[in-house]
Amino acid sequence: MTIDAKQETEVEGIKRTSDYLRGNIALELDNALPNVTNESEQILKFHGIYAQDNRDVRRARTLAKESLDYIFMIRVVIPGGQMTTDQWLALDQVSSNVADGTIRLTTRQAVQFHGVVKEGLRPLARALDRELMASFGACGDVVRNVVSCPSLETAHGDPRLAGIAARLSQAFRPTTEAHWEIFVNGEKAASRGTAVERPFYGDTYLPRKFKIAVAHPDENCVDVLAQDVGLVPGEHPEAGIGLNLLVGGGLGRSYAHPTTFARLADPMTFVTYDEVDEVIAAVIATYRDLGDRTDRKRARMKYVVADCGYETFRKEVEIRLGRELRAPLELPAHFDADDHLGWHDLANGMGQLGVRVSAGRVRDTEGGPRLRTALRIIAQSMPVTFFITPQQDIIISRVPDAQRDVVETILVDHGVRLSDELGVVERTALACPALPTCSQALAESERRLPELVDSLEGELGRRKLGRKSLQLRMTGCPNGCARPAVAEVGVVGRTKSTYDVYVGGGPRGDRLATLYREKVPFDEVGVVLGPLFDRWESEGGPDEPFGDFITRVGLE
Ligand code: SRM
Ligand code: SF4
Repeated sequence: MTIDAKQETEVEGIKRTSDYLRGNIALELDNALPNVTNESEQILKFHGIYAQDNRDVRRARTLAKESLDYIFMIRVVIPGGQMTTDQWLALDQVSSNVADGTIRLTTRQAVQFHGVVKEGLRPLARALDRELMASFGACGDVVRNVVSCPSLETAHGDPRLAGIAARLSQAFRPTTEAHWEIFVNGEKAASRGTAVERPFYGDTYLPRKFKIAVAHPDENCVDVLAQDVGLVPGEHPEAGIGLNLLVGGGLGRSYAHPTTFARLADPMTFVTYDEVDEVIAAVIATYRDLGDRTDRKRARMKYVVADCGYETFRKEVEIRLGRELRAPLELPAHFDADDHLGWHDLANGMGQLGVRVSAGRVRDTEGGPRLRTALRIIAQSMPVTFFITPQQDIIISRVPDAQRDVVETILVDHGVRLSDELGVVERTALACPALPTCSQALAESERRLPELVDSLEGELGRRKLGRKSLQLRMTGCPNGCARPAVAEVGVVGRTKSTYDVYVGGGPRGDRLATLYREKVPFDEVGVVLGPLFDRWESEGGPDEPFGDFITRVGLE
């Protein structure tokens, strides 16, 4: 979509005149104010930094005519969620030194720090840089952290898949040096204005964020159909081994914008490993040109695909690629859905242990589990690899067989429950951060997840369904950060105290959930689902998952 200067929105103007993401950030970091200007807020997002305020005290401070409690959230890029022990230890230290003492694992295998004050931003960036990590590109209108199924790294055996998330992250990261100038090395005036960007970004970058995920061929823990670009390994009869490439998924919606919707991606083509970068670059260039830069709520690529039609979008990609695209392979009839929890055997006398992290919040709880300390001790004791899963959990991988007991003992001694002790809803439940940090939250999410889990497990237990699994995903608004739109039960904040309840998605992520009830008070969510659980108990097949059951019988 071409826009002239008159039509240009404020955000597009800020991007264009930012001198490749520099703006006035360096100056504003040095002033005595606790916050930054709106212009810097917009550019800071590209640096993985969100300006927030503590919403728990917002009202009281406003009434008392005091300034807000300004804080920053920093998101760290961790391709495929994979980290060395040194990297984990650096994150652990940062969480005490400059953040709120927690490490928040995200649904895209990244890490977030909350509660950082402005003076903490540069020390944090330097600490990350020392361990070859950065927050740059974790947010903003660029390709975000590339997600991949952890088993592609450890169990699939194809060397072209191991490391693919890191490789794609690098290939699509903006090239401007702004982040290192401002946050790490100090200002290097000489390079100002000389940086050029990748052609598919230009000086205004993309209309909005862009998400890529790589699934395991048989298993969809990454929700590959919810991505702007999804990649699924496969074998083509003529082209050989490669990747099926899907386009146009995305889950965010907005109550105030009825033309927004969740959409699952369409298979577009099959690419070999040699072709994948150029085809993704052509998809991104198509989005750069055709995406809506006048309305950020409708700027994601899924709307381009939906509005111009899949065939037209595909032709536009071919024009930018300069050749025809191969037809895609059919997707697997259905994906499996491994939660990666518990022990799994790897090759070469190694194993890995997946550990549940409620709402992804790694912390030491007073009088309760001390997961953060346990993971620190493990990282200090043996050269394991950590993976964050797209379910906000952590995998301790490449554990020598002889050390399995040591790992388990450290966790158990710190009160961490292993997978066989988890409840059937607790095991896979996800929740977004919502209050008090998220500026967009309409209702609580992460903080009330344990209550909701207990309530649903109670409802199942009362009905002889206590051994069945049920996938719950909760968010504080319809942006859908914990992907409730594809969950068996999605509980989505509607007002301060009510939620919309969706049902009928599934762990395989290949179906959108349907709105079941609107504006349900938090305490009534379990009760409202009761009649559906009654039917599942009496009419459901012995191994029929809840989402499949609801899809089969429908909602009257
Ligand atoms: Fe998200 C915005 C948290 C995954 C859709 N998301 C936000 C912000 C930055 C709020 C804001 O704009 O001010 C949240 C930060 C709150 C805080 O205090 O930490 C936030 N999103 C998260 C995380 C941390 C949720 C989590 O529980 O882990 C996830 C971080 C991912 C990462 O590491 O990069 C996260 N967000 C997602 C996903 C799921 C996914 O990508 O697999 C989605 C739905 C998929 C999609 O993109 O369609 C998602 N987040 C959104 C949207 C809606 C975008 C849209 O299409 O309209 C917003 C709002 C926006 O961008 O304006 C949003
Ligand atoms: Fe915030 Fe909404 Fe995302 Fe939750 S779903 S983190 S409330 S933007």
